[in-house]
Amino acid sequence: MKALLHLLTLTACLALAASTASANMVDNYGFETGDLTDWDSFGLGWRTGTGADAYEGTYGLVCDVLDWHTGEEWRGVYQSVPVTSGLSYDAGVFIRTVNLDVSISFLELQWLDDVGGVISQETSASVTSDQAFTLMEIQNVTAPVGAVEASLRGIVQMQSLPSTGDSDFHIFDNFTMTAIPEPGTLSLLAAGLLGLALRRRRSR
Ligand SMILES: [Ca+2]
Ligand SMILES: [Ca+2]
Repeated sequence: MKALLHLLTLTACLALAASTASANMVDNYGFETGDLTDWDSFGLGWRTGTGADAYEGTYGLVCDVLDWHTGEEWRGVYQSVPVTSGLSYDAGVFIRTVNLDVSISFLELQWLDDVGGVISQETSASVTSDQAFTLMEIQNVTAPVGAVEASLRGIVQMQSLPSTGDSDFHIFDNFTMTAIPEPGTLSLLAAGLLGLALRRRRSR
């Protein structure tokens, strides 16, 4: 009975460890506040939208690339999440694009040091033509030495000014960043479970 209790406790710990490791670290990841709470932005054109602009929930984030946006080549939204140097992470966002002619978008992840300096960065593939909501990913990247935060960023580049009335639209929803469980931690837990199971068998 005692061994069974131990086993249940250990199983619960394992489940907790697994769920903690895969928890999304991004706040207001789906813009369900209806605004840019928890996010910063640069450049023109950012707003929330509803209906077809939401991948999930009520809201999504839209960047309008309009014909009067002269000098607005780079726009972005970003949020910093704490990271541990040496640990690996997955990041993603769903991007939908409409009427693209002169602009592209992608997901970017910058590794920041303790004074906010950029150590290095990773990018997803770029969206260069119209698409329905598609998951754009940066997978299994390791926080470099000195990294204390990651700036998760949705980036739009306007490569030239749209012709009159021919706006481009980039829509983002469900940003995610998750820590990949360390193999060491998982195998330690697995070894613990195995040990307990063996002990239980022997005590029968
Ligand atoms: Ca949403
Ligand atoms: Ca266009």
